[in-house]
Amino acid sequence: MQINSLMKKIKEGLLRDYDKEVDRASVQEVHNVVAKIAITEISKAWHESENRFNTNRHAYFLSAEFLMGRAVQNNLICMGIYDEVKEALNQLGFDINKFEEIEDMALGNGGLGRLAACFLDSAASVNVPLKGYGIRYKYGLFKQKIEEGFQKEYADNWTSFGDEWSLRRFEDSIKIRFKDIEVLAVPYDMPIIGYENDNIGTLRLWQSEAIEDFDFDLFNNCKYDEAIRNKTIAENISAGLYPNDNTYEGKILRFRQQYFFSSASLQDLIRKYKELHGKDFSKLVSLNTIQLNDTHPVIAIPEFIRLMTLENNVEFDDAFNMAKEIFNYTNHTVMAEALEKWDVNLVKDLVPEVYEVIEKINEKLIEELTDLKVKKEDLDKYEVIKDNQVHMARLATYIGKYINGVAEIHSEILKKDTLKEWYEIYPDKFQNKTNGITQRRWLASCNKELTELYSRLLGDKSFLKDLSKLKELEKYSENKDIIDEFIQIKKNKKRELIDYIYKHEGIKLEEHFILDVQIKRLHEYKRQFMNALSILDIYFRLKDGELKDFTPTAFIFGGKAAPGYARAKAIIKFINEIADLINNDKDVQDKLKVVFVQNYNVSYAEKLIPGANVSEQISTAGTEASGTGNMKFMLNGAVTLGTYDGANIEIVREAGEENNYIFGATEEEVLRIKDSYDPVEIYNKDKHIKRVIDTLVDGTFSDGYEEEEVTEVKDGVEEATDENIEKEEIETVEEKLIEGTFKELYYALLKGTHWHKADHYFILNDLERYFNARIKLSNDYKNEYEFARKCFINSVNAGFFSSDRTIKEYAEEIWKL
Ligand code: 26W
Repeated sequence: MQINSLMKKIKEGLLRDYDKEVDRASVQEVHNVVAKIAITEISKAWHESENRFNTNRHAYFLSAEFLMGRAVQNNLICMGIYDEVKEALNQLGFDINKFEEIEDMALGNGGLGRLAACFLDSAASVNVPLKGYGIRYKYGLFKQKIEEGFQKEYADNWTSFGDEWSLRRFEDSIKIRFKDIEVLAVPYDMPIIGYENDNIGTLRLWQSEAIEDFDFDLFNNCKYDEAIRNKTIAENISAGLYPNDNTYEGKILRFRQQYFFSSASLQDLIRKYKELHGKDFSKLVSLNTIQLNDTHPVIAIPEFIRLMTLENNVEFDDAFNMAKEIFNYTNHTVMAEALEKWDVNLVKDLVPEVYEVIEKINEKLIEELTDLKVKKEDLDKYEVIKDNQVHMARLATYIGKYINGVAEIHSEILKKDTLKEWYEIYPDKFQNKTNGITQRRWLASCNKELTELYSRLLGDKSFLKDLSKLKELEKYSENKDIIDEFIQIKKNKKRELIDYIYKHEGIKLEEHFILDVQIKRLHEYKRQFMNALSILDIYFRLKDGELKDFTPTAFIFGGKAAPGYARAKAIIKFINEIADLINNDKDVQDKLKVVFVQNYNVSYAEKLIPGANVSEQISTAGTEASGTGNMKFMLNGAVTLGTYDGANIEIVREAGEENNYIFGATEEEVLRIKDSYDPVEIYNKDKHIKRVIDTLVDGTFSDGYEEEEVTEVKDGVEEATDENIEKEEIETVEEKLIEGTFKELYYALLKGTHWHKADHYFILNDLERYFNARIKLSNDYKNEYEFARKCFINSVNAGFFSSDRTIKEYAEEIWKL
């Protein structure tokens, strides 16, 4: 596009839509006009892509979450017009970086939602016909502020300035029937722009609306609330994203959301099929395949059979067999608390016809298991309806044609543990698809400097379409000039990050510090708590002079806790207490800093990751399915300080263990020690560990429990295991909770609760090895050049972790496109 014509379009757009010249227009207004120009520009290619999509075999990605982040920069880059737009805006006196004020589209919690977004980007870029289906939540993931060290949540009304990257397609609306209400699912389509090709994919998000949203008679009789009652009830369904990551809650509204978007998506695809092929369904499963992103859309399985039998006159057995061909299921977690089960009564009450189908599926299952000679007493482990609950993962595994985990270790755990009994009878269903990330966003867009360097060395930008090309750069790890340039780029990105943190958090970091970053959802299994305890240990050892020559390090945290997750919130407060202590202690100013950044989201990640030296990936082995942040850091040249877990294992396989800092118990070790593990023994033996853990109860810190109401009270406590904890101290966890959340953390580590044993995530077991790995890293960093070489080797070996590779594997091995 010509710069002049772009300038003209922007000026005209601002006048037309807002009656403003550029200098008076707000950032949002300029953004909206640019978005409109872009959408118009791609509209023909989008239309053509949709036609191609429908005529060939294609795949649908059903996901309750799509964590898209900010669209503008990525879209302009993919269209190949970023530089032109930047220049046009510049000539109009507008700095394109101001688009950083534009809100993220945060319709997802964390890894699973961001993965869905990366997959769409990759599919469009490598020409895999994939359409995303989800929910257009009015409110995305809550915004987080840290006030007095506590997390506070605020609503995320992300469309308040409009949603210019989407098109409302009211004409494609679909009715969704629950037993008590009927609502309208209205689709909003967002283009997914392939990188420098003509392919445009689609993300279709459903918004719930009332079929009749206004009763004029009631209104006329001054019954205003009643007049819009239908509207309120209907709009509730897509009102908000549930903020739980990895914890299942059997909420009715959540079930409604799942059924709402599953049914709308299926009806949409069946309608499209019928438009092209009439009522002959013989080609339905050869033309369509559906990927279920975790169990959230699994209700689509019985709904599909219901739609085929009751609304399209297909025989049950035929519909059932079609379902077994069309669906596939990805599992994203082994956490028991995340496995979805719905009360039979809830399902029956809301969608009785669907429930009847589930019963029939269960009968089929029992028949099949009996044929397979599964013993009667073992049937319990398989049944989809058991103990008055519908088990969604079982339903998905039974009907899904292929089942996959998201990293090698995770897929193995599914086979030997989580879904063990299913693997025994259907081994051919099971696959692995190691996750990936899109290099368009996680390199080209967030790290232009490194992209420039790699383009220059490789001669072109084709690595943005084939990331494995980076491997050719490995030879430069011996080239001093190139490593020096690489060092300079990292320094620039660090400086940018430091400025950004200063602007947003008011804390000034310094460039010569190691930037050590742990950013992800706050969860016990991810062990931010272990990081915090270890920092405190380093602090004490610096104070008492035991630790000398420690390389100055800034420890940066970011992440949201589910609002109802009391312990995770206590950990945030604990980290902030530590930050307060350390940042205000003159003795360690030149050595240590701690920051908890507020409202960590995709856009913040785009700043933190390029600026980081160290990527913290320290989950208990066997708990993090894959992780994808780890891959983003690697690509941007940070070393991994992590455990043998998730994709970390594959990361060090690609980049070399010698270039990373892997420590701690393996999954085998965890399994081996599990039953006999006694954290109190470690606590009593290791004075360093004792010292930091005691700060939870000795008044070093305040959890402010007098200011903060303790809301979640759990009862009960396990048997005492050690006399060293005073008898009267262990009474019940309830009492301790009343005394404050830090005490609760203390008892969780040393004593356990009725729902978890003491130190359930084996923090004490790994603390010393973690400390040693950190010290080694700290020493290695002193040799700037050698350390940078490690970082470089990581970056150029990140090719395997492109989601382009992942999506091609899905396309070939699961979707058979
Ligand atoms: C029902 C509540 C609930 C909500 C979210 C259950 C489970 C989830 C997700 C499955 C949690 C999630 O995001 N899992 C993450 O998925 C990423 C993408 O595969 C992985 O990289 C992470 O390791 C995994 O924790």
